[in-house]
Amino acid sequence: MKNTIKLLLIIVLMTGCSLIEDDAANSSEQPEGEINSGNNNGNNGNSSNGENNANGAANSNNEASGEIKITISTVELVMMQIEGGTFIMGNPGTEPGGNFSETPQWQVTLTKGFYMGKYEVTQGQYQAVMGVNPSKFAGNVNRPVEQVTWFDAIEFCNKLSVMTELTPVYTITGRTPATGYPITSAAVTANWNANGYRLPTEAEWEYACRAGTTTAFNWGTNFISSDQANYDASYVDEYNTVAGTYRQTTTAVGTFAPNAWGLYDMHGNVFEWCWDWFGSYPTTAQSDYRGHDDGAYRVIRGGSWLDYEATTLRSAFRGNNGPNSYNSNNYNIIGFRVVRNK
Ligand SMILES: [Ca+2]
Repeated sequence: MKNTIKLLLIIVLMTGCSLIEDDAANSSEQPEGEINSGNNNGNNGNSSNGENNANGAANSNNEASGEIKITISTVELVMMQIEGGTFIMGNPGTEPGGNFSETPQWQVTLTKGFYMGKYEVTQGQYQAVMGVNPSKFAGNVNRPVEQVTWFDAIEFCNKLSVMTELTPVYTITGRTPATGYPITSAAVTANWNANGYRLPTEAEWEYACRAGTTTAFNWGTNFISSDQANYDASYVDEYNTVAGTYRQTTTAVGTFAPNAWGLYDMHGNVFEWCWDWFGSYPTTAQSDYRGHDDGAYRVIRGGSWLDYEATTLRSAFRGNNGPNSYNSNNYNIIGFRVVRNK
């Protein structure tokens, strides 16, 4: 497959103007990414050039914004530039429906910036990298991939790294099955200094989801509607104050408005695998926290098209699932998005 796929890395850096403005953005020092795929004058080059260019732009102008576009065959992957920073993670204790694992809040510092997928990984991207599309809701390559195990997502990251001539982050041994999908078990270790693709840590995910906000949702509000995200809005609760639409399926990524940092579908559509084992939060401030050393379940974040309680879409909500799970109760609710170090 590798020989048939021509990779083109396009670096797009745009400065001086922003197409995304809202109150949440104004409350944050985070440089914003831009959404303007039709206006790219990108240079062909390798990934290290991209990193240098991106960093250079950020250093030269605090207002700089940037995104990296990678074309895999005919499929584009867009990464948003996220600066490092410090934030308060978790539920302040006042959010209805929160569970004990979200509290108490604690301070997390991310000492380094990173790039994060602007969208959930799509079925088209997954097909281009893995050669298969396991999704139940097929028929539109721009819908998020689902029915992928945590191990499948890990292998996707490594394959994409190899295809783009980056250093894979993960070492995968004892893969079961030896070939094919879904992968239901493996031993996985991470080289956090590698420049390849990886899953976000749970802290990176919540930091990027919040985009400077401290409210239940990343629009700076404590309410949500089906005009803002894909979930089961047919039930009224503390957050979904007016009954709305239940679409009963995934929607194409980018259907709804992004958060202040240009990330789409952080609330709803599909849950997103994170690196971390699920477990209790630390009680003291941490830097670059990567979760527990072991566990039974991996963290999933953001809620899904199926969720009938809007509480599960909150920025602070913590879901979890077995890393071998890809079709939980015949529900097709878990996908992922990728990050890579800056
Ligand atoms: Ca999502």
